[in-house]
Amino acid sequence: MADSSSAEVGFLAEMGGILGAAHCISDPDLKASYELDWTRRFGGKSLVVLRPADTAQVAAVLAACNRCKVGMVPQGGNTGLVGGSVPRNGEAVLSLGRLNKVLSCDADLGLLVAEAGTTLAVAQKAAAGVGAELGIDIAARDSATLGGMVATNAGGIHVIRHGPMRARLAGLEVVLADGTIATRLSGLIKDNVGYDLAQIMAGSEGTLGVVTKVAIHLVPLPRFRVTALVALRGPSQSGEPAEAVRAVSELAVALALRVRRRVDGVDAIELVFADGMELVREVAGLPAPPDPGAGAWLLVEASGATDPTEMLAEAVDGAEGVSEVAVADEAAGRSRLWAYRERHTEAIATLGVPHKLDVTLPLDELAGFTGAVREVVSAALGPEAEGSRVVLFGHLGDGNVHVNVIGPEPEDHRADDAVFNMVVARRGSISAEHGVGIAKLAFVGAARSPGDLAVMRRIKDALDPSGVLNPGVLFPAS
Ligand code: 2HG
Ligand code: ZN
Repeated sequence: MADSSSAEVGFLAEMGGILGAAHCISDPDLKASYELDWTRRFGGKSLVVLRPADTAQVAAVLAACNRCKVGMVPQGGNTGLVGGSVPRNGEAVLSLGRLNKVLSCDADLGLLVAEAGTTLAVAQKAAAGVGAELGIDIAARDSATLGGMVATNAGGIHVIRHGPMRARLAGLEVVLADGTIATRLSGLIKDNVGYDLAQIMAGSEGTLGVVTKVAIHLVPLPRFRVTALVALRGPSQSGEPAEAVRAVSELAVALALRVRRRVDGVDAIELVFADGMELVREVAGLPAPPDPGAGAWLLVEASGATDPTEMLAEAVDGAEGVSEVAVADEAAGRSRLWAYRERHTEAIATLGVPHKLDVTLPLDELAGFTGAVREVVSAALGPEAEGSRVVLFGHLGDGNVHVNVIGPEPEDHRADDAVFNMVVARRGSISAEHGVGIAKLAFVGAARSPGDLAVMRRIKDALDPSGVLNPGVLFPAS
């Protein structure tokens, strides 16, 4: 904004006029929860937190921001992990929390339409009510919102079956920087008239527009669903730690490929290691998993119109390294098995402020990566590596590893840079499913070609010429 305080006073008065004073939050105590991200690594002061009730209010707010050159950070459930949904430099926060209604949910049309601030869990419940599901699921389902999931192109546990959020997206309504409202909510699968608005917005991290409504393709609820937690013991489990992790990861990759080849309807293939398992059990008070002394566990889930249990058992039995298996085919038992995997994030948070390095590796590089990553982090941190910790887990089926480094100060990038360089060298992606935010800005140039970057820049400049939408995210602040 033009930095005179009278301009600021005028802007805030205009916001009060649009939203009502109760929904323009200026009290520092009330703003605090919007100003810090979930990890406590990223955050800053905001000018004001704005809570519109509908699309028209979002449009009026954005038009005013554009006119007054006020930077705007859109925020859904504030579950982002890369600093993209919290203020950094006195921007206004636009919270979509009040846009939280499911507008329609029709199994025959195969379509759910909801406001962008609807949580994933609420949308999932609506879908289940008509015998369907969304084909996307993430551990933060109770807080993460559909709009935020579009903005980050969220992935999660069912990507190997149904793709990430952009593949589930049937359309959206979005407000552009100048307040223009663009709508594409028909949900038709064949609808080729020009550019695909929804796909341009998916993964744009709030830099091109503010999503206000989302349409998602539904899939039928399967009749059968089975989950197996498979314990794996590597050949050199008591040897050199890096070698033990590499060896057990190799077994996990081999088993994942075998399951993919032999089992129909695989929804999820997830990986956890012994140190993460121990931490989760301790923090969450969980009972012993199958083979408590294993080096890693693969969590496999499959579903369909026929019972996949036998197929899954045949794929797992006799596979190299399998030491014990627990199986569940009803909801309570399945969530007991999922807890070992899904409670990693909260368990890690008890160790300190984590550096969350969300990366993808080609499957033929994954075991080499997991084996070597701790040594690479140690080398980057030097003597300060003492007292730091690296916890790995992830969505093995699609090569997505969550590298959590605890120890370095929030602004210390040495471990991050070392891991991202390693990922680039191994033909992976530095941003798998959490987005770039501000955490990975320095690596965007290494991850995209100059031509690719030029297209991104031109789209940004065309849709947000004043640069008010999520400034500093995805593109370095100018
Ligand atoms: C998950 O897979 C989320 O549970 C969070 O993507 C990952 O905490 C993390 O590093
Ligand atoms: Zn994840």
